[in-house]
Amino acid sequence: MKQVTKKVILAGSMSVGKTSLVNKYIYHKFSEQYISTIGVRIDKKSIELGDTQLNMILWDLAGENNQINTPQSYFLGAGGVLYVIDLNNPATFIAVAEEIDFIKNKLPNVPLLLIGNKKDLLSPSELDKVLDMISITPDYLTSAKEGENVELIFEKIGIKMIGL
Ligand SMILES: Nc1nc2c(ncn2[C@@H]2O[C@H](COP(=O)(O)OP(=O)(O)O)[C@@H](O)[C@H]2O)c(=O)[nH]1
Ligand SMILES: [Mg+2]
Repeated sequence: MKQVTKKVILAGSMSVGKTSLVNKYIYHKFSEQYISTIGVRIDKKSIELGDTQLNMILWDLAGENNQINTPQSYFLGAGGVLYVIDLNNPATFIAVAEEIDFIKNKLPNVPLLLIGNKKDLLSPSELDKVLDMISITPDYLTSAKEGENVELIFEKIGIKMIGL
């Protein structure tokens, strides 16, 4: 089996659920408690996609991941980006187009998925309204709490990274 290793970075504002998505994916755990990650947390997950074993190195940066204070090393060598917004907090998606442009500039030709998280907190009609407010349609909607689409988003970015 072919082995491929790729760095995946979690991006997006503070408290959108980046750490929760990684925790749910890797440890099948969810916590209501907010523990702001200190520095960068790096987790590894290997999955099989077709005839490839993909080793994903997941980088999860703490704090306000905006353009100014994200260290260059965070982007360096990234093979994929999951940009996470909180569907319940407009402040996390008000500038999403600009944020994504900035990342795409830094990482040309690197696949990026826009993830709308905390779907569990919205009714279907509220969700429709929120989706109308977001300038770019999210690729996937997730709930780190309920586990909805959590595995899926890591698989989808994996598929894009290995060019399947
Ligand atoms: N209801 C709900 N709460 C979530 C979800 N994802 C994260 N949270 C909560 O949101 C807060 C921030 O999550 P965290 O993963 O630390 O955000 P980060 O700063 O982006 O890493 C925590 O209190 C989590 O329990 C979700 O999908 N649904
Ligand atoms: Mg975090």
